[in-house]
Amino acid sequence: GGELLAGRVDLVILMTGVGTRFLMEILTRRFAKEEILRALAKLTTVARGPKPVQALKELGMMPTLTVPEPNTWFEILETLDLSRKSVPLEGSTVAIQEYGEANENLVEGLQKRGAKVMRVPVYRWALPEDLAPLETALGEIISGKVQIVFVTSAAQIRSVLKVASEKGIEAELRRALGRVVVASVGPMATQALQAAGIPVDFEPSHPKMGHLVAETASRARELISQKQSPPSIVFPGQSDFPSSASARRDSVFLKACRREPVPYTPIWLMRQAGRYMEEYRKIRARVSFAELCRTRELAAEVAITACRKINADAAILFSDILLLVEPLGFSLEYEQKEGPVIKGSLSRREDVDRLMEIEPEESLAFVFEALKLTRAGLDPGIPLLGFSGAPFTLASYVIEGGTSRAFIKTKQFMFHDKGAWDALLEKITRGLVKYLNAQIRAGADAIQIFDSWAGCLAPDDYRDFVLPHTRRLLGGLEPGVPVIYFGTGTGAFLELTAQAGGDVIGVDWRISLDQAWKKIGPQRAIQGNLDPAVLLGPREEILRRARAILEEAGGRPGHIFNLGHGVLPSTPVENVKALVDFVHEFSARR
Ligand code: 1CP
Repeated sequence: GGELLAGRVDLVILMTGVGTRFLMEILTRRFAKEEILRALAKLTTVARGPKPVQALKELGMMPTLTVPEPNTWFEILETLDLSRKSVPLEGSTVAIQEYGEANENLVEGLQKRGAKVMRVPVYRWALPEDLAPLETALGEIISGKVQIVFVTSAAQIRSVLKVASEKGIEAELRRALGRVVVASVGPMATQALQAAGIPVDFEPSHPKMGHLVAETASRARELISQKQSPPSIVFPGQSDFPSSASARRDSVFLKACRREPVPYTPIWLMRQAGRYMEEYRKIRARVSFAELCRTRELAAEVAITACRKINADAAILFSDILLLVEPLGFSLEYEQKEGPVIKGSLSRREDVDRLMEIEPEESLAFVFEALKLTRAGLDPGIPLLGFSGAPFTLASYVIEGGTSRAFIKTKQFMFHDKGAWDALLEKITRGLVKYLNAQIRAGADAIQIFDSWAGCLAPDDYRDFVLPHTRRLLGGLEPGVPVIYFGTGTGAFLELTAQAGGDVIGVDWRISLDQAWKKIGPQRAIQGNLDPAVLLGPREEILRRARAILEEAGGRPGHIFNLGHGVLPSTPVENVKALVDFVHEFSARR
């Protein structure tokens, strides 16, 4: 307060109405009202939404700037960037009336623009001191006295679950929430609910309390009867509610896979669990990569930690596409410098015939164990992806003996003896069908197939030597589980890769998203496609490019945001988080 009155603040951002009133109340305890108004009139005041505007009006003041809907940190920064009424941020002191969980994106964005940030935490979403009213309310939800529950912030649902778990009534509460209408104020609260495995039944047209109450009330009868009609399909295991697949059926990620409308664009990143993350490096300092993959507790831990840390909409099993080469009859080692080294002779038809049939249930049992444990530990609303390499990409690794640039040996093998080539890919494909179906049985909610190196091929060669095998693989998977078929460098023949099947086609940055979508057709969902190198920075560039991709997707249902390839090890984790937050918030504005 003193700083404000002494003229040491240039700009003040008012986040909430209650906070603004409370701030004024504190100030009037120490200063005369005229003094406060005079001081405020000298600075730039930014009101995040209509409520702080109203609070200022009560004082007889108008804000210098107001922020448009949906009033997130992003719009605040955009308003400041575009406005000529504001003081320049460079070198200025900005006070933020903070509420609830402090918004780090806003603070960082201001600091990036050269402002000194002063936080004025007016109140926080802490647990109330007196828990009795909350406990009574939870009791009424559980006993069936309540038909509609309003959730008005993301923090709220986390507090409620915390209290419920401390009281030992979390399971009961979750079951009860499955029976009542859950109405969420907006995309952030919805996201928190879904991450907690609580399905959301209604979200109003604007993320405002008034809209929430009025719109829910006008549709109450319909919402309640929808909720009470028994589901047409009973899923096995639904009795153990949050861990059953029904908790995820309506997740943003699975909805996007099915091209259904979503409240915001889901995002996950290939290699989201990897060396760029400190938690991962710490574990890798203790155990080798191979051991990490084989120890289910560690594999589950890195997958879950990564997903939570960056707030992704899906997790991916922690494993590797190359593990499959061992049951095929090769030896595999991950060398520090050269990358993976795969040994075994493979040059003639006889070599192919000598390779073993892959029996994943025996040789790769640890993968399914890791998958089950990951599922058990993951937030119930977050879908878990299983994965494998595609037949071509795996064949290229065993023929080359490791990583390759030009895939000369692979192509030589392919052109030299099509019979041997087909026999090799058929053998790999048979193993992959069993492997992926076993992952689905172990609990994978979706499958991604990595054809990382198919882009080295000419379109005709892809069609003749690869497409039939990939198509057989995709055709052999259990129906009902979305499949993402990902390739890099395949932009020139996406119409062919799309012919292999798959509900979602993953594309890299070498083709624009809208062009790619034209090639695969509107009947497919699309995943991509930010160049992973963009994540190295700077921050503004990351957001600018992410925005361009979202604009190319144009709000059409069926876009899953991802990189065009895996996260690079030198990527700052803060940049990844900023990307995820931005994609959620920017796409929620449509
Ligand atoms: O700690 C380490 O040094 C190991 C690095 C690492 C990691 C983190 C490897 C070695 N594999 C993985 C995990 C991994 N690999 C995952 C799960 C983690 C996640 O995505 O969050 C997945 C899905 C893969 C898939 C994978 N492995 C692909 C397909 C995706 C892609 O990047 O194209 C490929 C090609 C591999 C092979 C592989 N695994 C690892 C290395 C060094 C390589 C060789 C890459 C190359 O040939 O350049």
